[in-house]
Amino acid sequence: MNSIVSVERRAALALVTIDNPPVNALSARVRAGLLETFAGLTADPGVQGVLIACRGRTFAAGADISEFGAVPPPTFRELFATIESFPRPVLVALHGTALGAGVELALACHYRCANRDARLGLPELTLGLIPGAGGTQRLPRLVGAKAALEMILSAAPIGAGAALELGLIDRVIEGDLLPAALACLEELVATRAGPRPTRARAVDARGFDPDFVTKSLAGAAKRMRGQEAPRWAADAISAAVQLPFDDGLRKEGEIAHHSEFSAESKALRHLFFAERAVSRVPGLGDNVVARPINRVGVIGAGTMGGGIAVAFADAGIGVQLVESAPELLERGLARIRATIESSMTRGRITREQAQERIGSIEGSLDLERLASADLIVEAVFEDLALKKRIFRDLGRIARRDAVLASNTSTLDLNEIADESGRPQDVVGLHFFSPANVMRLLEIVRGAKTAPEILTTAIAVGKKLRKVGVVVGVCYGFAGNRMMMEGYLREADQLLLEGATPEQVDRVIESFGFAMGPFVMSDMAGNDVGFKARETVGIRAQRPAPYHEVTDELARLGKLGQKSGSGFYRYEAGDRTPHPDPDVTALTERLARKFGVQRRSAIPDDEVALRCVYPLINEGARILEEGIVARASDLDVIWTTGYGFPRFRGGPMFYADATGLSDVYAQIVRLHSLHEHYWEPAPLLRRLAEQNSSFAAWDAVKAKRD
Ligand code: T1G
Ligand code: NAD
Repeated sequence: MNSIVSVERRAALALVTIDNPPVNALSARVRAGLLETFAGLTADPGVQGVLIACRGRTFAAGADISEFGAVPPPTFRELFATIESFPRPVLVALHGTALGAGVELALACHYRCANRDARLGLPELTLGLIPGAGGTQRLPRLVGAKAALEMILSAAPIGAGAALELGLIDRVIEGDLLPAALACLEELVATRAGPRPTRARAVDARGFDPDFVTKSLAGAAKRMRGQEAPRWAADAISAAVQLPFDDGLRKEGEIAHHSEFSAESKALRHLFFAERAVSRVPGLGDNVVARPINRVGVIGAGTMGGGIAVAFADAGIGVQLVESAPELLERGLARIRATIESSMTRGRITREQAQERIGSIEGSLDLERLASADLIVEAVFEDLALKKRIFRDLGRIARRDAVLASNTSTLDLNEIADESGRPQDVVGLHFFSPANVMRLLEIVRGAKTAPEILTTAIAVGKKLRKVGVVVGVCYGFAGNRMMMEGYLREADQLLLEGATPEQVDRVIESFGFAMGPFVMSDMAGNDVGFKARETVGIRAQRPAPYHEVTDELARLGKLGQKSGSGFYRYEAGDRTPHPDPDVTALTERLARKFGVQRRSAIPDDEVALRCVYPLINEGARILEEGIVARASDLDVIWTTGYGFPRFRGGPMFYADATGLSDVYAQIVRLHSLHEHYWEPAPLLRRLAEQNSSFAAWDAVKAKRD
């Protein structure tokens, strides 16, 4: 027994309670406390049954992820074997989100009950791990090998009702959990039900054949691009089918150990904590209270305005949408209806929910209708003069305590804010397209943004279930700056030097991105970047060549999918990219114009390095300028907003894993070959020379902040 594991006798029953906030992670201390407790209970013949439960908002949400890499004793295996072999019935009572080792603890108990709202899941694959505490051996014995693989590969929690149907739990409790669970245990004792070790059950392997496994892994590969963990999990479950329990458990242990020390899991564990760290903003006190946001105004019902309106409606917040002309408003509302209805068609929401959400978005042509809004998000054309005019009006129209936000992706937020006459109330809310789907939200902190406004923006991000990363004001903020100054600029340069869009996209997709830069640019529209560069006049500030191919395609109206050709050619009504010889001719012409030496072949390795390393170099500059608080923030931005492969942890984590000295040496080499754009970032040079890492830099800074 220790302070986080307690035992209480209730007549012949023992109630063992875990209390390890915030999510009752089964840390070493919890494991030690449970082992000690069960040793005592085993020696006490008066105890006829044991109930395990957790205090707080949830049953155990898994192992303590921070322990991986050096998990202290006692082991889960020892603990769960002790519980499973307990000579009297052991019942577990589940509530909240029982996840990972929390579910595996339940599997080691003899009986399982849960309250109606409980959810049970094995999300280990999202961390590059497998359920390595007996889950791959005990779960198939309860639900069958097929259902076990499906549950583990989905990595998503299921409800108590579904768990009962599967045979994962024995009873769903309506109402107050603990008294009902104690009554269940009393009944088990009274009916002499006795212990029921899961290990003793046989595995139902019907349908668990190679074809099923292959199909299941193919499905998982789409959701977990580049990850090997799904295969590892399937191998462990196959062991449960083929081997006796203890041999299977040993096999699971080997696979689990391998997964724990895999590069994939280190990267995904990094992202787990990185995504939770983003809301800790240096200099922003915990005592700052967010303003309530119950009514939102959105200006502009185009690509972004429409998606933003749906995002708020999905979060249960009513929207007043303002457009500039009736037909544009109608077009915007029609697209919103179609988006919401397609969620209904896909079964994500019910018909009632769809109607409610559509009904919660009202359209208008009158900016004055926003006078009562708590928050107003502007998403009109990327035109500084237009945005300034709108913020001038909002400064007058909006309530004194309203939050004013712009969705600008490249313009100077401080200039826009000053125009409102109340820059302290202005913040950037930079959504990513489609705004109702993409998890990333860059929260742009203006020079005069008040702490309360920033805190409110962070709370809005959470309410929308976004990952809100606070960034400072500069051209392209963090994500777009790394994309335009690094990734896309160099990809464009590679075309001038002789690479083809197909080669670059193939290399980047095999690196792990869901989509290569040129297929992506054709999808988003080659005019978006071109217009942004024209609007800001950035070209005059950058040595040529600088996005020459992209901008020439835009000037020629080759905008991508929407115009039938761009970096690729498209058949009418078909999004399949086809190589376009005109693009090769165009790159040859531009190469001659800018005196770029072309090569007949550029090695794939060089292509990958020259697209990824500029992200690291520009990222280091962004860090040093304080545009973001942590290197891990850039990893979150690029994995949630730009499709950087999660199993690589993001560009900065990838750099650390590669070794900053090697990364720096490559950048110095490329700098010697390329006059512009490859100057090593001072921070990168320093860390490389100190044989240090971005993670170490973050840790030092976190202590200082
Ligand atoms: N270990 C350590 N810390 C954890 C944790 C965990 N399992 N889960 C949450 N935290 C911390 C988190 O970092 C944050 O800290 C705080 O708790 C609140 O979390 C052997 C291999 C449960 C659904 O993958 O999915 O078991 O930032 O902000 O949004 O087979 O947390 O406040 O300092 O996310 O309400 C499997 C992980 C582990 C579940 C709650 N389990 N957790 O969400 O709060 S591997 C998981 C979650 C395993 C075994 C295997 C969510 C949540 P801080 P939060 P939330
Ligand atoms: P869009 O052209 O699709 O939509 C802009 C809408 O604003 C149009 O419907 C237009 O009619 C409307 N509008 C113009 N003036 C108006 C006014 N005075 N009052 C009300 N409505 C008006 O553009 P978009 O792609 O949705 O971009 C909008 C903003 O979001 C821009 O600042 C852009 O940089 C930014 N952004 C775009 C993306 C993207 O991928 N498209 C991503 C992030 C941010």
